Amino acid sequence: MEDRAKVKDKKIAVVGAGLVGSLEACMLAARGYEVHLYEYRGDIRTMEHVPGRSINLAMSIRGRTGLGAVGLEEKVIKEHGIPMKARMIHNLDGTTRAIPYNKDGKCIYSVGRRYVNEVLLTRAEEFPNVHIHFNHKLLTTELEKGVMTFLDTSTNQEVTAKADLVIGCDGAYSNVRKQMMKKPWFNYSQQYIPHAYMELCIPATPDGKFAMPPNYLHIWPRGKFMMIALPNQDKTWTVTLFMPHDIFLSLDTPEALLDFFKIHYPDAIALIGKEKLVKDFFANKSLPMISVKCSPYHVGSTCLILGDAAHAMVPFYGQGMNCGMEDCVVLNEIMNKYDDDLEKVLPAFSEHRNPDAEAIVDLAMYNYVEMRDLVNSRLFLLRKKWDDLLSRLLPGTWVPLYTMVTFSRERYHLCISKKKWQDNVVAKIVKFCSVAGLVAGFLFAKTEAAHTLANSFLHQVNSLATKTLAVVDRS
Ligand code: FAD
Ligand code: EGO
Repeated sequence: MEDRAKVKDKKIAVVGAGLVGSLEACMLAARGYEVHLYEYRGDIRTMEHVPGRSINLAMSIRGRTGLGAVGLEEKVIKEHGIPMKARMIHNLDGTTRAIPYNKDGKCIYSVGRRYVNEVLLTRAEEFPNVHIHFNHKLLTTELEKGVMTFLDTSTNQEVTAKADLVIGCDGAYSNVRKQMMKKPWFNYSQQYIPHAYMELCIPATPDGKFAMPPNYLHIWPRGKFMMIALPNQDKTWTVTLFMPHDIFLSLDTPEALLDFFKIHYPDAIALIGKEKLVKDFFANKSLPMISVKCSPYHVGSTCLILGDAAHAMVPFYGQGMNCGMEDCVVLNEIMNKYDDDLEKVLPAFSEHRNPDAEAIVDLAMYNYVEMRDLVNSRLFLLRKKWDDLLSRLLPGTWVPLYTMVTFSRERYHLCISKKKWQDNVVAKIVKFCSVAGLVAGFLFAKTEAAHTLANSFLHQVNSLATKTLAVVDRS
């Protein structure tokens, strides 16, 4: 522990005080570093309205482990999280069907983005070695020197700062990553999907209750037009509508919008309310979705990116925040392993985390394609029933992919290889059964044929004998 002093002398700048940046600041502070957290926005705890996307999120074990590392898991999950124990599938005719997530009661939790972010900021502030700078927009970084320039938006002045390590947690359109892209051997790819999303709201009932059963993730699977709803603390629901960008554009009058809802989501019109639906739809913007892969996540021992900055994904697995928070946990473990020697820690983090981050980016994209191609809710239910059946027939051997990703901390890339292995086992069992069935059927058919043959032979002999006897009798 002689290294503690070394650690305490080191200054780390965390850029972006979103879900990942504010958690990472807490974790570094707990290790003893001098942490400066820079955020473009003002302090969201003092703001009436926070602009930005997605009001609530599905939190599962990976995100919870991150919160647990700074003592906030209980607070967020027990005091604030709303358990979603099953998905509730809405059919076109308005009927619903629930399919539990887990036999042993494990579930996902709906949490407010703003609440989680505020709790993390407050926790960060409790550390004397954390300094938060709001209204600081990062403009440029000299990656190898750790020199940053910010625009202080409260004074409109440029400010420079220096740190031993700069950690970019500045989201899908990361400025830090933009600087890294100028470096040789830095790989980058991005993909916009044709879909956009828009958030709508189902208000509480007049007597202040949830308008739908609360402990579910509600899903309206309609092929290209998908809709989900997650519960909020105030008994409202945040509804997210996903559809191709051009369809959003084509719904340009209240009539077109209502006709569209009558065809695809008749039950949702009453839940949202006709006037509110029209008002909110035209007051809101539909937003794009981007998927980003890059590597490595570090430059020397002076720069690192985490969260969406390193691996933005489409939201069809509910894992973006969970994965970003798990990044912090993984980094912490690697810091333990290499005794905070950043020269070793950063490359080890890139190498260890890249296969997993790229795996979940792929899985999220794969889910997007899959759900888009499930043309109706019957197919969705069928697929989930099939998963359920297999996990009952082969307990311990067959674990549905969604369960592995959502309810375990199995490395994401191993979730994919395990899934392939399982599919293989099932394919082998199916092959074995069909061959065995064929052989048994053949043998059975053979004996059966023998029986019929013998029977008909005896029958014929018998009738021939009878006939012969009759002829003999007559003569
Ligand atoms: P962000 O939350 O984007 O935070 C980045 C921060 O950096 C912001 O505060 C921003 O102001 C700041 N910043 C940006 N640029 C600068 C700059 N130049 N200077 C200073 N500061 C800067 N994930 C789940 O796990 N479960 C879900 O159910 C889920 N649902 C989602 C639904 C939708 C519609 C979307 C779009 C995403 C969803 N996600 C979900 C993903 C999740 O929102 C992200 O993965 C998560 O917010 C990433 O956190 P982050 O801190 O890396 O980035
Ligand atoms: C066949 C049927 C193959 C996000 C179903 C794959 C995602 C996928 C966006 C749900 C749950 C948290 C989510 C399930 C599948 C959040 C999620 C799922 C959506 C959309 C979402 C499930 C926010 C994929 N988890 N999930 O099994 O319930 O199944 F519907 Cl559009």
